Amino acid sequence: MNKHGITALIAALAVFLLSFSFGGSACAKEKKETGKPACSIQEALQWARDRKGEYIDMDGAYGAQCVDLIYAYYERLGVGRRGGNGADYQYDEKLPKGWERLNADDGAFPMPGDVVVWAGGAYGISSSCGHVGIVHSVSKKGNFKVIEQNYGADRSVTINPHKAGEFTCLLRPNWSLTDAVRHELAKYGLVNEK
Ligand SMILES: [Ca+2]
Repeated sequence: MNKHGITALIAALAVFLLSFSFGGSACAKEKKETGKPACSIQEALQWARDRKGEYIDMDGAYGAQCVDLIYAYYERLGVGRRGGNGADYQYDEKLPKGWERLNADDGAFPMPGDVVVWAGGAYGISSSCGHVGIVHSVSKKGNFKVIEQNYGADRSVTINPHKAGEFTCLLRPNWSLTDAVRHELAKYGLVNEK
């Protein structure tokens, strides 16, 4: 597939997942014990995309770090803030109940809404603290875009392309998927049709 085709697929999936209209804020915080996101995957992605250009400093330390965006994302999903540095997220410790950790070395394929983790030193991540972001969209070849903070020269939340397989692992929330979203994701082999 040529570059144009890949771009079109990225756009198609992103539009599909973001093209729903949402009525108010449905995210609550009372579902922490189940690890079940308190909002839909579309709402979560819309929330993340809307953070573009912001400087998020949830912990009041070291300014806007990559992990501050993930602190905020976890709270948006109603599973509580995990804490730690980006690289800490590659381990199962404190993984919300029911979430999956999928390793790139095992051929994991990104899915919009996943937390994507880079260990320190992985794929140009120079900091020993590693890096984390939120998968925005994915092509059928596995190239993906990430909503991330403190990446490159701009410390604010930006959306950037990444190459297939160039990450350490993915953390996948146990979304409650509608049949329509499940069908779309199944085209990418990300979920099974019911
Ligand atoms: Ca901070």
